[in-house]
Amino acid sequence: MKRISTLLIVISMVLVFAAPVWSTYGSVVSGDDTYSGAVTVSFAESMVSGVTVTVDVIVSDSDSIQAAMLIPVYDSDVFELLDFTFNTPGALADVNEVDAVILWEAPADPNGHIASFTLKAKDDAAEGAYEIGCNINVRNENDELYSMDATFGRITVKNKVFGDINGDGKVNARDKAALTTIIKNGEFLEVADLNFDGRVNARDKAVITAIIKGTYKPA
Ligand SMILES: [Ca+2]
Ligand SMILES: [Ca+2]
Repeated sequence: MKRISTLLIVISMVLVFAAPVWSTYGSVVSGDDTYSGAVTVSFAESMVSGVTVTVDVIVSDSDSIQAAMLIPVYDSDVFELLDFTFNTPGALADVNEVDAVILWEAPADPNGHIASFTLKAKDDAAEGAYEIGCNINVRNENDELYSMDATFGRITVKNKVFGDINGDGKVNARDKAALTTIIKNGEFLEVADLNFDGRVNARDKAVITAIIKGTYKPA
């Protein structure tokens, strides 16, 4: 009987979390604001379009909680959410396209590295600096709802550079070395096919040599 009642509680909480009110939920709606917590995404890095980056969600100074809804924040014109993973032992977790829910059967300490998500900068992403973050709405053991304070990070997106095979935004001897390895291994990588003939070979090496020397002329 005890098992059934636990199950019922879990199911009813899932239903509450699935209610649309959560998607528009703002800050504290009940309680005395005694509860607190902060979520941080600290990130300051450059990436090139087409490349992925994994962002860690860190919770600090939080009281124990029963459930949390994590809403990753990013510009969907620029980024695509590829993956969302939890680092929360003993919790039930569910992810859909817009948010992610974590549910504990008993009040739990959520502090620490609670989740990670992976973003891909779209191939046609506009260059610029973009805020990324994660909002967390919480239900505590007294059934009170509140939002954690959120600190966002920042990613600078740069366009792909022709000849930048290792994706660091520059074209230099390292890319030539990367190309040599690709040829040696008999691999095909689109980014390394610099004359667009569907193969990666010595002709592409001639192109990258010319780019580095500054003598490259597009055909
Ligand atoms: Ca490079
Ligand atoms: Ca080629």
